Amino acid sequence: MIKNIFILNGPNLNMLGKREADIYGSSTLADIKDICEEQAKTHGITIDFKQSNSEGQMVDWIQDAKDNFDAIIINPAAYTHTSIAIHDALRTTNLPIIEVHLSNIYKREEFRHKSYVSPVANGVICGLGTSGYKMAISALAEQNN
Ligand code: CA2
Repeated sequence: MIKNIFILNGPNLNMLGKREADIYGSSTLADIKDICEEQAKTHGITIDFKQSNSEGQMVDWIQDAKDNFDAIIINPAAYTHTSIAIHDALRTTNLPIIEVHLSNIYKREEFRHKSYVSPVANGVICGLGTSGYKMAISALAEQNN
């Protein structure tokens, strides 16, 4: 039963809404948190929504998630394309994992086409903006039916 979801956001996502709105949209991270809280509420689910610019902090939180959450939604941001540490931490949680990206990483620079997270994710959503977070929550909630 999925009751409590950890939603983790990686580096620079705290800058959303301030720059690069043409790529990432105009919503701030606080807006996305509100959207996620509202969506989770409709499913009777609780969330913890966090962001860090530090790879080590993200690894620590993922390790802690194993005992405190039923699933993880992660937008690893640039660490998607570089971090074996986040890959390793995620795979040892044994939790359902959904990788989300606001932009379509396959439509962008070639270095964004490689994800170290996708091989350990149950599902990947990209290119759908903030809707991707809502869809990830709903997909996890549907596992309860
Ligand atoms: O599309 C996504 O959600 C990304 O994960 C966002 C990352 C990028 O490195 C990934 O390739 C795709 C970047 C997040 C940085 O966001 C900013 C927002 C405003 C201003 C500057 C950066």
